[in-house]
Amino acid sequence: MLKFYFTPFSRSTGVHWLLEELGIPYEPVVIDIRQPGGVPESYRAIQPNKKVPAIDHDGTVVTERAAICQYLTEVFPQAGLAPLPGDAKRSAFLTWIVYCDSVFDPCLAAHAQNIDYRRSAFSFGSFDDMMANLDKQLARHPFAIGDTFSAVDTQLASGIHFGINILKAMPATPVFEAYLGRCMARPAFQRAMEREGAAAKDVTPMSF
Ligand SMILES: N[C@@H](CCC(=O)N[C@@H](CS)C(=O)NCC(=O)O)C(=O)O
Repeated sequence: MLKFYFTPFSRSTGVHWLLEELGIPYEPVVIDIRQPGGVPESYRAIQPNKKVPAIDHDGTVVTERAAICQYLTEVFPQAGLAPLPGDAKRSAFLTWIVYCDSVFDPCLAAHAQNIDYRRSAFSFGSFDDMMANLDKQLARHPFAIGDTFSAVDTQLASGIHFGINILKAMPATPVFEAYLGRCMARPAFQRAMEREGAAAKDVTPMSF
């Protein structure tokens, strides 16, 4: 059995969505990261930085969203959510799955916090460069790596949705709105949202 450690409406949402897309059985385990005393120390045995998400697949623990996405799409290839090694689209998949966490997420977080920094001093560069890259890619293709929905879209669309609608730190451009419309209409996203909504009643609410 696969255990999925998550917090509703957090950075674990994309992996939640991916698990629903894969259609595999899994046991959701809610971690209340926003509780007053902080994340319980016991959780460090699963995730060394006490962050969500994490998975435990029959004793194999995987942390970090990009790694979890690569692991799951390789172990469950029948869902067709990633081009596998040997496929010409593999390079785009790897580039974008890593970009989501190493460029998109920190650029957005720094922008949302109004942090002023020199773009060349940080590996993720500037918010404007990141936004221009996203806009170019999503205007050109219906999905992150081309014509087909992939695991990258579970990460990118959930992040863009969070950036626009929760953080309110990204503009809701027509390109982003159309992309979110294509991705979020998927039944797997709806199922993940339903579970997150139900689980949210039992955890400390989000605050900014
Ligand atoms: N590098 C991690 C980061 C995940 C992350 O930032 N998770 C946040 C959720 S929004 C978290 O668990 N925060 C709890 C905390 O820092 O106490 C990944 O990509 O999986």
